[in-house]
Amino acid sequence: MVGYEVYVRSFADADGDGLGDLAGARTHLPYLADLGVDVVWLTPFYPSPQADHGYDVSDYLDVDPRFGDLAEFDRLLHDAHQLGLRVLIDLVPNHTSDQHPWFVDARSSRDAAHRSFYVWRPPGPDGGPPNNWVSHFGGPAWTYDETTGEYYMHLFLPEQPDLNWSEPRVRAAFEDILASWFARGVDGVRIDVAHTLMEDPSFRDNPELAEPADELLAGVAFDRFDHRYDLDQPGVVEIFHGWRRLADKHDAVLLGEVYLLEADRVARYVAEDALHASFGFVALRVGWDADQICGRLRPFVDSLGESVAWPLSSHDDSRAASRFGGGEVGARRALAYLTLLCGLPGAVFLFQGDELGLDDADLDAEVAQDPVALRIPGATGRDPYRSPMPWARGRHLGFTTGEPWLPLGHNRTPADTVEAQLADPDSHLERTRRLLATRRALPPLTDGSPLEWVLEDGPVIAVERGGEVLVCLHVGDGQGPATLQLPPGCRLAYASDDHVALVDGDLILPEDTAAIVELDPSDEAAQTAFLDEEDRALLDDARAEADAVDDDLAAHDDDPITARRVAP
Ligand code: ISL
Repeated sequence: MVGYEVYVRSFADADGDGLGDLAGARTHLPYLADLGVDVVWLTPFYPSPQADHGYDVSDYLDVDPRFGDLAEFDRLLHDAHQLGLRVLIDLVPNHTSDQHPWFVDARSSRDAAHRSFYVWRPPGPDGGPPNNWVSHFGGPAWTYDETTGEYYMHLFLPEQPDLNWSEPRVRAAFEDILASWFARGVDGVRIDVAHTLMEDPSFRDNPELAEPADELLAGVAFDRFDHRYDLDQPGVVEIFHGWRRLADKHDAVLLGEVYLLEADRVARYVAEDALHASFGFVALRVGWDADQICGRLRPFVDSLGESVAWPLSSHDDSRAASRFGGGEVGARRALAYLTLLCGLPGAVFLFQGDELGLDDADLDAEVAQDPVALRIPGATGRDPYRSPMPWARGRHLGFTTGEPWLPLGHNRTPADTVEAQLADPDSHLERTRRLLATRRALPPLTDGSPLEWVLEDGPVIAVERGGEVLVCLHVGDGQGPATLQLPPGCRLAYASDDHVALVDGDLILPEDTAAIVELDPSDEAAQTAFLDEEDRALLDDARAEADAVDDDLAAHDDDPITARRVAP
């Protein structure tokens, strides 16, 4: 499937209050269906004080009046289904808002009915926080509660207290929440920080690392620790057993935001009695470098197969076009990279605006809205990824008739808009649409066909699917176009750039471009041209075995018992 993340507050504003809303999103569903999207993920629209822009939920079963109401949600869902789109909502089970009635009650006294819904600890020996855990958003993961004389835990803002998933009533409450949305007709949930629900019961200190865990996040306090005791704890996966039974009953999907970069750790969450799939966030953590792209993506392909969702960008991470260099080059690379992702097993997820080739918005520091920017000294925060969608020429590029909650960015121009790009067959938007259509038209790209890494040493990466389709990406080495000799009868099915060409069996691939090639289905030699000797021998054996079975069947044609051909 092709997914599309709608960051609701920045997608489209129907009522002119400067915030995107469900009615605005509904208006643009036909646009998404035309683009080739299968699944729309809506970021949180629940009632919320908006301390973390909706990821601080104060009522899991309603819609914040700023975004609409339940009737508007039902209309959106209905229209989406009419268009053949499925809708995922964003479930935030790790924490609630501090304004959620559960927490309001929990902090009222030590023996409040909901006290055990949250994680409370007495102060440490020095009267400070109980341990050295830090919040993702800076500062300790603990806040002292004056009224009851204990600390509560929060992996994110103090306004986002962590729920205590050892409490059976929390589990029961979330099963009810899920059942209610599934009964309403939603097609699944994206599960916010699915791997962080439990904590080590002894609340030990996390070891400090000599080097930050991820060079791309160097400087972020959170990454200076080995999160051995606060994330990815035993027992989290079991929580999803009940969720999976519920989801299966409603034919709905559980997609985890398991933000871990090691494939085997992520794979533990994906099982027949747990999540259907997880995002593969490594896809956002590669530079424009063949070794990184193959080296980091391949373990996810190997351990998750079809059960991975590759994000091209997200509301939490720099946009692909910016990560790969910005400007025209960045946009060209982002499309080429998306082409490779389309060649891998699993789903691909665009973040709104990726189809336009947008890079991060250029915003003045004074307009900052993200708590990360406002609370971590020196941090730019996530606003540049979250600026409103440019729809059409004119004021605020068609996002709102009012004043947008966040400016679109100094670098946004009328040429970036959906309106302008729809009118230009060479636009990023039209190329993206052709890419998604090509992916849909070539079954080996989506039917679970086996994958072969044909070239992985760079600068060209090539993967072959089912012996029928070849997807190639040239990340560039300063040497100009690469030429790949292909077997006879190949057809160029998609090119991310006009300078890609297939001439007399030579695929000419300029730097920063990608192509999808269909191998001649009538030419057996072409289909196996990329197999190494060992694989070709295996294939020959399998074919010989299949022929033997056929002969055997033919010999028993008149037998009363029906023999079955067994695919080797
Ligand atoms: O762990 C990370 C990087 O190593 C973080 O990116 C983290 O997993 C991520 O920020 C979690 O994101 C989700 O939960 C947050 C919310 O602010 C984000 O917008 C949401 O996507 C808290 O709910």
